[in-house]
Amino acid sequence: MPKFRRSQNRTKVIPLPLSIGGWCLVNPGGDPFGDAVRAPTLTDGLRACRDAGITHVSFHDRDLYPDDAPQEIIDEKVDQVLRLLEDSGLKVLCFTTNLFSNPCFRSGAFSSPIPAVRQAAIVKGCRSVHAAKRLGALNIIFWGGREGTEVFEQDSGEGVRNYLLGARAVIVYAIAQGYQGTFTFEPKVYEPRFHSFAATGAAMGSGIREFFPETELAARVKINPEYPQHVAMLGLNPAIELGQLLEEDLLGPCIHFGGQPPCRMDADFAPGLGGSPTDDFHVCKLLHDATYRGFVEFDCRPLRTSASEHAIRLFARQCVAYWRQLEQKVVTFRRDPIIRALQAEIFGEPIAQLEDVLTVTMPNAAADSNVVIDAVNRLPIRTFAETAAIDTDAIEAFGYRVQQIVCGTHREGATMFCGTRWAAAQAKTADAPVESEAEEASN
Ligand code: GLT
Ligand code: MN
Repeated sequence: MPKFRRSQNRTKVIPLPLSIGGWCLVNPGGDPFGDAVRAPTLTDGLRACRDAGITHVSFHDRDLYPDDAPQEIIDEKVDQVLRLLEDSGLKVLCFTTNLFSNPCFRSGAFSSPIPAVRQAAIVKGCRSVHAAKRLGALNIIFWGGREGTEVFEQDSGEGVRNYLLGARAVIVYAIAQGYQGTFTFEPKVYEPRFHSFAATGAAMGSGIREFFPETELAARVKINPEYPQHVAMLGLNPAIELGQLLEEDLLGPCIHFGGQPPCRMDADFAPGLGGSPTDDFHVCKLLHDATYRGFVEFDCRPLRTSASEHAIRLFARQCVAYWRQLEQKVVTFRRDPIIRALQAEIFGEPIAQLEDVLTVTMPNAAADSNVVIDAVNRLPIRTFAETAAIDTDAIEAFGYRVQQIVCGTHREGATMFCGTRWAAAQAKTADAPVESEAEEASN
């Protein structure tokens, strides 16, 4: 376990590489109530992404060829896409078997209570492995939007088991076929099924531990969450889930990213629209504090009001600009004297006896009972009244300062700390570097 506090990590902010869902680029803007409003081409979308600074793209099998396509058509379509990729210079990040659009999967796919449907899902998943290999996809995503129920026609535990064992069959087959990449489960709280077997990062993390216990598999089977959309649509906070995924080494080679008004249907808005910039900042900061080196993959699309062929260019630029702004804010945060003073006060000095207790009770420490009891008995005695008397005002002040950094008002906002015990740090903000912030993020 790390000895330093990740929240105080001061390593360089190296901009994360960026990717996008190919399906986002060709999204025609229809919704359940209204028709398509645009007919964007993949060629234009890929070029717009390349020009904006996105280097990778992902696909579903069904984005490229029909579900019942014969092998020659599959090969031909894959060849076509490879030519388009050459033209734009983008590379493939993820490949997904679409196990949700075909009506045959209306009762679920891997998790369906009907064996013939579960079999169809495994066949489709295994078939995709070959296309994923040809495209050079670094990761295979399993998205279980259809894996769930409305009426509990089967035992829900069995549904989860069927889901994970079906995906496992495909993963083991992919490895047998020599696929070298990783595999990720992408959770979503609900939709299109009302009650999902794959709802949260915690649910999938627990499933992975149980159904992929082998070291080799556990190292290659992870989670790609979608923030904020797939958690904020139920009012959950992405930064809480992401912290746990990083801590437990369950985060795969990408996160999906976009914009989402909380507690609404999956919006897939452009990043920065509809959600909480503070939560987005914490997502970005968590990744950089953990020195994450995976991709940020935009899984979102222009609004339906954007019906012209120009919209995709501005959209691609917004995706990139918003993420890079968040990274700039992480740099500002790390250099900010007020944040440093507040963190120093909040975290305080380590207590040796506390560290001892945690060491002897760690996972696999297997310490003798007497050692554990002695360690606990050596904890310094303090009354709860004394502990209650500790000044914790720095915590709320930290929230205010983060809000200023996120809103970009930290320079003028620093004066708010005049006359507080953080005034000395406030004075230092006057000499804090301004121009070099950009350097740190672009190195
Ligand atoms: C589906 C879903 C997305 C997932 C896709 C994974 S499947 O399009 O809406 O959030 O990321 O390929
Ligand atoms: Mn997604």
